Amino acid sequence: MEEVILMIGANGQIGTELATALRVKFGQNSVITSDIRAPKEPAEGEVFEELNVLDKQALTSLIQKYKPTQIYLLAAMLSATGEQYPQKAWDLNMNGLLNVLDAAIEFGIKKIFWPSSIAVFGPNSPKVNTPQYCIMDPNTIYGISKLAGERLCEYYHEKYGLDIRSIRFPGIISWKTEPGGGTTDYAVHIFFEALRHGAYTSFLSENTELPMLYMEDAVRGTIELMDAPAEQLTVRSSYNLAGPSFTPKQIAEEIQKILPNFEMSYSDNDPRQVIADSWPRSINDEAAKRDWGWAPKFNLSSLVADMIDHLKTK
Ligand code: AKB
Repeated sequence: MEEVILMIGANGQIGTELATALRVKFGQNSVITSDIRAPKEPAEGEVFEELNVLDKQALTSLIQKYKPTQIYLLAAMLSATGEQYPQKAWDLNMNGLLNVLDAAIEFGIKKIFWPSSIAVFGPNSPKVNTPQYCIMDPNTIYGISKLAGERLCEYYHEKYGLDIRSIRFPGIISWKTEPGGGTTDYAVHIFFEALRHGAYTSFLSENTELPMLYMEDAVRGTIELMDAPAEQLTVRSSYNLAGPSFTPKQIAEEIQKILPNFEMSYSDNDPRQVIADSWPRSINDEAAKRDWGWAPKFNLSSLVADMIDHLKTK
């Protein structure tokens, strides 16, 4: 059976690159991208529809029009913006997911992808090598909505047999589209500023270690999870996934190996520091390795080299 993909929230950091990879895999016309607004630079020949995922009627019409076999729901408000607009974050992150889950049952959608986040962990979760199952007490609205979303995913899988798959993404580093509204965004901004101005002021302190992942790995991991045989998947909430963990100081030192004049400084009292301090420093992803063969390709030095290479030509 031919797959038809509907991606919701496709203009963001992950959607932009995941949509390209899915178009390569399934064909240009088999991937319908949607977002609340049209992209600034719509790519030629791509099928795009404006959609607010909170508008259930509009979602239904789109599903009836294109008859997708898979839905990728990427529309969400991230951790830092969520703290500024908690009600809006809850509404988008929860009701957007519920609308998609209900529509998936009504229209018999075969597979759903929905990203969760390391934000589901909280101040009392183990900080190092954080396991798949442990104390989860997120204290950001984003983390609370992602944890509730994970429970919904598992519930819909068990109760209705919905094949929904999910990854707890760490901070994602990429050069094509900048992230917006996250706590891990510094690790992307640093590259743009290093090349534009030769200097960057990190809003996180120098020794704040956080789990990260290079976009190429994130996209490949998502596609591998979606391709894995359903019976191999033992986690129906969301899989821990690990790439390299590092601090602002460590990434700055790695950039200085390629751009020796790059200067790094640190700001005090940024509200994102409190969020970062509540998150894991590193992640245990044994379940993903065991169930679907997950393995990251990029470490800190290879991702820094690749980012700088691409941004220089960009
Ligand atoms: C954020 O910082 O909010 C996101 C995330 C880790 O989910 N990048």
